[in-house]
Amino acid sequence: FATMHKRLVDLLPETRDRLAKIRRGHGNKVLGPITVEQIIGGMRGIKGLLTQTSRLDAFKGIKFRGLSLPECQIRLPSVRREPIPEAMFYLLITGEVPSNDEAEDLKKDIAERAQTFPNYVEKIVNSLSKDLHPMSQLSIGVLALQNESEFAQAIRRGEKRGNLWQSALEDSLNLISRIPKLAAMIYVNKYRDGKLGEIRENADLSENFCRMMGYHDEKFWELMRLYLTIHCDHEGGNVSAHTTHLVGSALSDPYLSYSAGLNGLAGPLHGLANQECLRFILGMKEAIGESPSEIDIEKYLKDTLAKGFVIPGYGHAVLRVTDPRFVCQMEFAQRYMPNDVLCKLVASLYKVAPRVLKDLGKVSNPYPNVDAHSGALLTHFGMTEYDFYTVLFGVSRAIGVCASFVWSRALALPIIRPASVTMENLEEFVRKT
Ligand code: AMX
Repeated sequence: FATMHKRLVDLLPETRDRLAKIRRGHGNKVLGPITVEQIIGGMRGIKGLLTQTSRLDAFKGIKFRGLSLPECQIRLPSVRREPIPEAMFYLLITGEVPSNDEAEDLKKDIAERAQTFPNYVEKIVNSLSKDLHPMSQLSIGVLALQNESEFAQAIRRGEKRGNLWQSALEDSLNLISRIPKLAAMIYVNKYRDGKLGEIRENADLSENFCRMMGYHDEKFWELMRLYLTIHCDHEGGNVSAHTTHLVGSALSDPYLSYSAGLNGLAGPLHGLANQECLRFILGMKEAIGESPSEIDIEKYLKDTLAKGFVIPGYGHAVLRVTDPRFVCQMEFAQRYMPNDVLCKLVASLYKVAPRVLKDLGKVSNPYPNVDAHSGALLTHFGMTEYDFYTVLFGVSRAIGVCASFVWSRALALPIIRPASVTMENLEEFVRKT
């Protein structure tokens, strides 16, 4: 990773200087008000975090270092049509599109690190009950890797704050290279015969991840590249990124921080929606058949809502349009599997659900999010074990939150400690205004 490391060293003084200038010259300026509704309503829209790696626009979707998803697909070094995950990490860390050589250099480094998976972690993961949810297993595995943390050692030996980014980067590269094996172990232990597939020295992270899980179809490797690209980062306020950042601000190392982030990702309103969507589509197919009419779908949705359930895969806390991450999965389906029954059901649902949700009158965004499509695509290639899907999300999200972690330490961001108010405080405020 010598080239990426060198680039980062070059970028550091200038980036630190930019931030120092903003802080010195404009620290007292007001960026926006905070309403009572925002305090009660999950801090929606409050700009309170500094995240370098990506920015989410409510109408245009995610931009990774200024590049939209389709731009990343075109510009980042790729295998077949989709970017390799290593190139995405390079982009998120440096803000620059890597050349093929630069991406290759990082790919080699990550592949080498993947070979040095600690034995004791293997033992811990292999000893876990198969009944334990794969996300709990993943979080335990990442936590167990913490024994390897160079960041924790640097803290113990009293390393200067300004130098901590170096060990943060080491830990991040180790975590990103090892988490696919961890996830693959969980997969083969829970759903297969416990034996990991062979990996190739020259393959990218996606291909080797799929090989370890026993998938040998190049189109599946390509789908995994797409999956790992679109789930890697979604600016700083989502639960998994925010949690990782919060825990990291206490100078907990990347393993401790990301294990916490994964626990947030495992929540049904966040990453777990991934598995719920496929369950929903399968339930719908069971109830109203493979090619239902729009009227049948509408009735099914209304019944679901009347029972008090949400429509998984629809809605978003920030987005106010169809998620571009949904769109590129739909394009993948149209390109490779235009006749797939589940993908067609996803497309039919997309025609009806926004209207039904709009009619409720309370849903801020009635359009599909990233989770609405992935299950149908994975099922097409034989990955039907939907309670594993959020683990794939977890493998991907490590790329974004680790890049942010490195920058948070490089910029020596302080411990996060917002203030809270009591209901009495709010009542007093309301009385006075
Ligand atoms: N189906 C039914 N009702 C929905 C809905 C949906 N898909 N999306 C929102 N609503 C409801 C909310 O439950 C809320 O109802 P309430 O006032 O009675 O509690 C109301 O609409 C207003 O909510 P909102 O402002 O539109 O959404 P939010 O910002 O509070 O929450 C989200 C966003 C994603 C949690 C919500 O849309 C949801 O529950 N969606 C379904 C689950 C899902 O797909 N999660 C994945 C999100 C992406 C990810 O992180 N992976």
